[in-house]
Amino acid sequence: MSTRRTFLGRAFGACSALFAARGLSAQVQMQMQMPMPPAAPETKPPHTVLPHGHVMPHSSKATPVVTTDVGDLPYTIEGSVKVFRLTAEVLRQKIHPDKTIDLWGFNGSAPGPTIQVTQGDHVRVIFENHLPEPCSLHWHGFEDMIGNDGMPGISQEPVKPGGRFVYEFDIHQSGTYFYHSHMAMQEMTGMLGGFIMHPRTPYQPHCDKDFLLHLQEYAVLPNNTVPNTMNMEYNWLLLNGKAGPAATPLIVCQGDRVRIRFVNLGMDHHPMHIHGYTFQVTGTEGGRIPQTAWWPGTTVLVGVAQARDIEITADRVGDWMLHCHLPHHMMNQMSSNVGRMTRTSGQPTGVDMNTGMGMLQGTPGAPSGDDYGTSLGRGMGFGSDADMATTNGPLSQQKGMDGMTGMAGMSGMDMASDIAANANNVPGFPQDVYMEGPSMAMDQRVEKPENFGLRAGWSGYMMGMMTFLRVLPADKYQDVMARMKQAQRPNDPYASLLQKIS
Ligand SMILES: [Cu+2]
Repeated sequence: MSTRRTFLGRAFGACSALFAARGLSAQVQMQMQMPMPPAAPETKPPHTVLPHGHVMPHSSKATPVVTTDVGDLPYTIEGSVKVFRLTAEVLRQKIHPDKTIDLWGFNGSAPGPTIQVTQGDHVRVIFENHLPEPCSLHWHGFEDMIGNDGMPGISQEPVKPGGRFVYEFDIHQSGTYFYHSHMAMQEMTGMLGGFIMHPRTPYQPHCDKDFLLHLQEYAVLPNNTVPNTMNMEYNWLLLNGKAGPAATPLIVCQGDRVRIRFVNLGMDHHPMHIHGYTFQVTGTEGGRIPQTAWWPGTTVLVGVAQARDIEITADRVGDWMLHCHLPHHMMNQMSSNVGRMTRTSGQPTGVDMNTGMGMLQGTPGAPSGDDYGTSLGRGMGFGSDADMATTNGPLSQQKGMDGMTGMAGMSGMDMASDIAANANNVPGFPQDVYMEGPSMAMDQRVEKPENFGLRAGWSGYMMGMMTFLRVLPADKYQDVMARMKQAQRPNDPYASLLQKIS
């Protein structure tokens, strides 16, 4: 078989040369030099036993998937069964340096940790519900028995608060799958996760890097911490539970073949775009696409409840943007009325549901009166004097700066020089000038090894559903990976790659 040779040929390219130079551990070197084992029947997969008897899932065959900012769900082996423990719970999550919100997710994370198994595995998922209401888990795309479908009230009793349910699967499919609560609003507050079924025989061509990105959106009112799951005006757009610039970039070495799996379990569709490369779409939520049917693109629309796998050969170095191309999905904290906050001296907030939502009562008069402060979707109706003849934002340079007290004292910022002298006479002004750019930079606040070496001020232009595919030359790749390893972060999503770094 050519697979192992292909892999070795690739492995001893640019990246492996530097491993050798840096003194690759004898064990890893031996693994890399060992001849291709015959395609034998599946034996127990290799695994790393962690404290408490947990086992990190990884296989010597398929490249493990990295779910940035989320990580994997560990498992134990009981007999011939891979046993995962998944707990639904309430959590707080920092989605951006300036925004921490209340979510429902799994094992401390929303999205929940990724489950990785291999075709042929027998898998048990022990699910516990620590939520204040009933729940059950649907296993999306699984061809399995109805009793494991997770449909509350249809295929099983809902799992009550404090209750548990055990799902068992014989994995015969392969591809990008996912789990989620089948209670719709629970799904919209974070109750979803990835379920990767690696094929028994790895896909060809071999991928050196394999990433999973969940595409999500939340509607969170200003000064609030709880997503409004019934609102459809989303103002926080996330990749793996983080909004740009907090989303962690995908780190690859020049020459790597890279797979990226997009999963969308939200309300909106997301046209995912990558700069600098033409990719092939190689898989969907229905599994692998035969190579003859792959299709090329630079943007792939990931519809709701869909997965799209794309692959590239990362031969051109650069910090390449990877983002949803919907303009409003490239922003943070979008809200139709927030502009007022920059030009008035304060406004009321926190009124009760009846008055604040404008449904039942309220003074003065009209329930959507300006006295009730900003909220998503308001101020859009007829006759509201909250509607401006301009887009959001201040009306002059000086007024703008006066209104943005948070920016007082920021050094090195000279927005006036960015703005034309006649700007206020230009219809449509301002558009982006106060919303992205130097004034929004927060490089230090999102500092992490994966961001090392990015252009200064980069974070001022990264918002919403945006991150980088960083294609690094071998020496810089080694440097960044060494910094990541040195950080010794618990449950590092990159753990499977860091093991290979000396
Ligand atoms: Cu989008």
